[in-house]
Amino acid sequence: MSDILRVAVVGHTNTGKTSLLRTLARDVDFGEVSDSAGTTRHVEGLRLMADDVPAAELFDTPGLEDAIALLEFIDGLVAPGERVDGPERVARFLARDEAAGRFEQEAKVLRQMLASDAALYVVDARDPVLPKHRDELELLAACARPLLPVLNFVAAPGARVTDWRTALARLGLHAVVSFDTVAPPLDGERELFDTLATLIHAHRARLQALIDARARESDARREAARRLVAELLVELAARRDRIEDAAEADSEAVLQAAVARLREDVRRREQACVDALLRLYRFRPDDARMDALPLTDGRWDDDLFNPETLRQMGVRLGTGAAAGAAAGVGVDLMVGGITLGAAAALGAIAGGLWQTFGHYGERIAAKLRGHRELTVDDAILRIVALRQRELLAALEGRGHAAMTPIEVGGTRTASADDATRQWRSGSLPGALTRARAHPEWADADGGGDDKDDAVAELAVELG
Ligand SMILES: Nc1nc2c(ncn2[C@@H]2O[C@H](COP(=O)(O)OP(=O)(O)O)[C@@H](O)[C@H]2O)c(=O)[nH]1
Ligand SMILES: [Mg+2]
Repeated sequence: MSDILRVAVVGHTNTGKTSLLRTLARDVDFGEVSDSAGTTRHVEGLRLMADDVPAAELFDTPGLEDAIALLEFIDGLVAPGERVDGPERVARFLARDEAAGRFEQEAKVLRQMLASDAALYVVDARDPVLPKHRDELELLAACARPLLPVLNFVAAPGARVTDWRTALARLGLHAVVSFDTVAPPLDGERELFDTLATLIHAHRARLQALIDARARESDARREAARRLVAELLVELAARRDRIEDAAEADSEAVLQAAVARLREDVRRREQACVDALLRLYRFRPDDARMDALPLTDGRWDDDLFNPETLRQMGVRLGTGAAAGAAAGVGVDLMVGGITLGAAAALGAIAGGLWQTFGHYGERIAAKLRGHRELTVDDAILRIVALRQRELLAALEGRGHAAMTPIEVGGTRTASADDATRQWRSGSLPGALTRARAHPEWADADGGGDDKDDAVAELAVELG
């Protein structure tokens, strides 16, 4: 036997053995999962790595289908009065023709047990504890390998966790973990490996390395996920669509088209973030469904007095003529063809600084009116943020055995913690306010260090 830790995953048919391997390996494609009995007909293994070093091998096995009959058969191989321990009984059985015939499935399981350092015994905790389970456990115990029962389906209604823990204790199995493969507890994996380590001391260090590596991976994943969401929000907030001059008669149609385009782009950008998150967490592309975003009209220049926008233009609020002079430079540049944001200029005008522009006069005003801009509503930013936070939470709590997609609505979440309330109705984070004044940040590749800083800052706030 090599010095890598080998763990057999055993149990009755359909208790979720293959599902457990999927979730532990974060691999939605491992093996075949199905409601019909006996889908896994042979032993299939996979490796869990700790920082690129193999830490453990897990082996999926066929279900134990007829433990009662097999136990009777094995008892028949022992002469009356003969003293034979478990491993010897199992060896006698495996040497018989029946191990390749009638009890072929069971033989595969027992062979894998003997070839392993330990086993996880997967239980459907909704099942009542039956004689077949006791016989199964007796057979497995005969292999003389440490056995850790894993209670699956514990998140399902009707789970009999206490019954199972009591029954297992009566059989001498006191270390038991609850681990729903579809909705595993947040620290469930650590608990599972930790408990396993107490049963097989020789492999403790290896399991600890696995636990540590996985904790680091999970932190890194969470951080990367928050960055993806922060990037999405910053880019949406920065977005500034210019609506070109149009004759009075066409202006409504032009506006509608621009709004539709903006809305579609927001939807696509959000979906790109969802796709990236699903890839990051190693789920399938269609494992999350987002409700359609509510329709709003887009935002019309309502950040006229956005201090950051004005600051960009060299305008400090309420400082009269000096600020006006500075603003004049900004407007001049814009008229010269460099876009600095018409909204800010209009803000300066509305702020009573107009007269300081002197001879630019009406010419500038006309130019400004012709270049209206469309931005993404605060309300939409809030909803996107809420939805993405909901999605992040769902991804963190989802096992790779889950088959039904995550449904994300974003506005309906019942529980509202402080952070949720803040996103719903508090002031928006500073990073987003800043992004409003940087249309170049809307571009995935644009923005440079300032944008990176804003994204990093927002990512922390999403935590
Ligand atoms: N709701 C729920 N379904 C599960 C869970 N574990 C497994 N299943 C489902 O139960 C069925 C049997 O699972 P599978 O992994 O194939 O069981 P195996 O025969 O022991 O390998 C599949 O339809 C799984 O999707 C669980 O924790 N919760
Ligand atoms: Mg299976």
